[in-house]
Amino acid sequence: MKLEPDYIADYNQSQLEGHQRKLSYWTQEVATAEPIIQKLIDFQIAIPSWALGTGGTRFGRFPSGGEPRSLEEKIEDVGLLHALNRTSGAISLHIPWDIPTDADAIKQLAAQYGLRFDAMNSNTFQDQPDQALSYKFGSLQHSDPAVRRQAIEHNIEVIKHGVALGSDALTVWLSDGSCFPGQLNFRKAFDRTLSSLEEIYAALPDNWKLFVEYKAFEPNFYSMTVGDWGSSFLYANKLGPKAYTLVDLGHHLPNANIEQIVAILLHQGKLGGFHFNDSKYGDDDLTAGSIKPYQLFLIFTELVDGMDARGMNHAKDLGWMIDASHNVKDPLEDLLQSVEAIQLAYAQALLVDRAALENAREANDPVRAQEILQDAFRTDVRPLVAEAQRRAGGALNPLALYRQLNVRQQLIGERGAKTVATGL
Ligand code: LRH
Ligand code: MN
Repeated sequence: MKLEPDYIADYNQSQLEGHQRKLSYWTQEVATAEPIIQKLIDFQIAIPSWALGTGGTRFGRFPSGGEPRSLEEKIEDVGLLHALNRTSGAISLHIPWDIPTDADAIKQLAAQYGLRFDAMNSNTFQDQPDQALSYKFGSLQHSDPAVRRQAIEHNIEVIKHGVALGSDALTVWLSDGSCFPGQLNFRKAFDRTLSSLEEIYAALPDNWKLFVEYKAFEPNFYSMTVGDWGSSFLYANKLGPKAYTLVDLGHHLPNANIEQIVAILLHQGKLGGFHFNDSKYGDDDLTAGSIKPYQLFLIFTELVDGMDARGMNHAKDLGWMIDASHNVKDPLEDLLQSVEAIQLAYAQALLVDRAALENAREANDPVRAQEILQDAFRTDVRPLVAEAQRRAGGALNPLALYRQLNVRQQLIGERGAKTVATGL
């Protein structure tokens, strides 16, 4: 479904007066409003190709209809999100769920929607129908060198697809681990995983990055071979300068201090990027900012501080990606909400008076420090996000326009009510 530009222009016109009233406080009272709006315009978040259909659990999956049936239709849907919020200018593919049959045609189609390809994702956590050897007991850690070889070759294949599409990064998430005490020799698993990753690293083009994604549990429930930030950091350091850690917000043990992990990984120059989502218990893959919005704000506060301390470009120097699964929400509405939550957390973090915060810290004044942080968090920055979207050609309220245009019904009309997208 193509979104006609005048749909957005007409909608914005109907909302303009109210918007300008709210924005006037900012543009008249807050000196940092303009630079924040510009940073929001530059800030693009990659949409996961595997989250454009309805997700599910082992207990059930309830498709909402009109789901994309092909990579082309997935690109169309991300193009629609980007047309609405002008902040979703990239798609992250998962192989083999999204093998591009004709890479040039796919690249051109994405370009038509203003989309580029972010990190590619390999998959050695499922057995494909035509696969010779099983990953039941792992992939890069496997005791059988032939299974490790198969997994290494798959990752090198994924890099080739990425090069053809103009991507410049590979995310490796390994489901490898064990379910029972005694099942696995942890040292051998570490060494086999490292030497396998070294072969994948050696296959990276010069300008590429390798993101090592860690996860505390699931699908293994006793140990994960890349189970926490420390092990991911260890692999990334041993692999070399093109290897980084990837922080999926849902991959931590309960109550982990993720903002501290982010601060240290960034400080050590080994933070590569994010999979944004939210969770209350496990890897729930819920809408970003829907459960712990303050944590998301605190993470962005450490990011803005740490990136500025290293002179990094906020928009370009880290991988900003969503990784979610939609069990009860319309996938596109869920993604619009996630993108907005990330933009709001970033804008609030940019509002923090960092000099005053540092003074309070050096003075050991936790009350003042909290007041400074929560002053930013309690500030409604939605007019800034709306203005950034408007100036970039998007809608003042993407979700409201998505509903007003009845997009899901139109997609069901085009694709049918029973289509199921590849992915989780
Ligand atoms: C694992 C994970 C990983 C993806 C998968 C879809 O939980 O976060 O990033 O490969 O989800
Ligand atoms: Mn992830």
